[in-house]
Amino acid sequence: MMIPTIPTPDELLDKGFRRGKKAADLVRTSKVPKRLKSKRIEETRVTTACQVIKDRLKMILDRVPNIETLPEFYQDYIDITVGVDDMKKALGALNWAYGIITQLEKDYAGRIRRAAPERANDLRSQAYGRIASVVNKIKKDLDFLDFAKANLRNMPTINFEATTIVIAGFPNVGKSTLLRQITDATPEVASYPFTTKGIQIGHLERNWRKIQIIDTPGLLDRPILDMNEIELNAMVALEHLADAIFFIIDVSETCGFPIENQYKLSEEVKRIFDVPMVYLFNKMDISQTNKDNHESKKVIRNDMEEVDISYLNKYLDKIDDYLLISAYKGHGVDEIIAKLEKVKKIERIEDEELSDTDDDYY
Ligand SMILES: Nc1nc2c(ncn2[C@@H]2O[C@H](COP(=O)(O)OP(=O)(O)OP(=O)(O)O)[C@@H](O)[C@H]2O)c(=O)[nH]1
Ligand SMILES: [Mg+2]
Repeated sequence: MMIPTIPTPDELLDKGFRRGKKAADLVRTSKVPKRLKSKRIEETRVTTACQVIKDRLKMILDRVPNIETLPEFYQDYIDITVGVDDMKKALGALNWAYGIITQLEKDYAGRIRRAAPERANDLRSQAYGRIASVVNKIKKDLDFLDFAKANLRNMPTINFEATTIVIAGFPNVGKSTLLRQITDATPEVASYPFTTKGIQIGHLERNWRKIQIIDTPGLLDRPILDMNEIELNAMVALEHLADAIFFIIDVSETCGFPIENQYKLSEEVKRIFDVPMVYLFNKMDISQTNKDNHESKKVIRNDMEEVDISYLNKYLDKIDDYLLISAYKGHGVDEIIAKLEKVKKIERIEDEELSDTDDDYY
């Protein structure tokens, strides 16, 4: 995210006062009638310091985008990462400081101009005290913005025009491995859960159509209220970005979670997010061998060994759109890409646009 470097109160004040002094030195060497000079010097110190501090505050305020005008995905992302209310409060405080310093500048410049020359230095010192007090009052807000800058540095850049597929599933099922297989993205892959902590994006172009594939952190089958910040990243991507969900189920259960729980989560996700869902039964290369001897359903494909998958029947019978794959070996990649090509972009109307149309009634 586009937050500029945030100074500490001391840095801000030092810079303002230092530049004030420099500007005053120029006045000192200039041709000003003697009785005016000390007044001119102190006035310059005040106005220059105020200008420099105000410029810096304004630069920050201008560069941080107005959160409400951002797409909802970013608003939610900022909210779960640093908190939108805290962000608004911090920006509000900077705005407040800007206003007060503008006041002080006008006030003290006028007072110095009207004062007796021997009072000028005192008034300037008083002004500097008040400026310092205002800037110190926004210390925690500057600290917060610095924290927000660090935390929003990895905010993903979303292409809102592209068709977007979100890969979801339990932790450790092979989501990132799949993203690596089908796009040029290189997310971290590891044999432990919650490897992916943020949102990873890979791109693909098919028939001149831009397709964006989003790899998300693993989800557990638990209520949204119990979710941590990492899991919530996955939820905001699903909510705002998914034109289709590719849900991965690890059939080997080497991810550490039973298929039954993974399937339950998929049903929950489907219920909450009303978008087409494709099931990818992953890790077929290490598929469990059949435990019970029911009628067996076999996968016979040129690039995959023949395996007995009757233990999956009770799920496959309930699903119409699925593929049996091995993300690790690259089995099923062509079929996955064929599915990607069929995904239709959902035209989303954001709340803001809705309220705009409401206004038309008046
Ligand atoms: N045998 C086999 N291993 C796989 C396959 N896909 C992924 N793995 C392994 O499963 C582990 C987890 O893979 P990741 O791609 O990191 O899984 P993830 O779903 O992104 O995990 P989180 O980011 O932690 O949620 C790694 O050790 C992968 O090598 C597969 O098709 N077959
Ligand atoms: Mg991952």
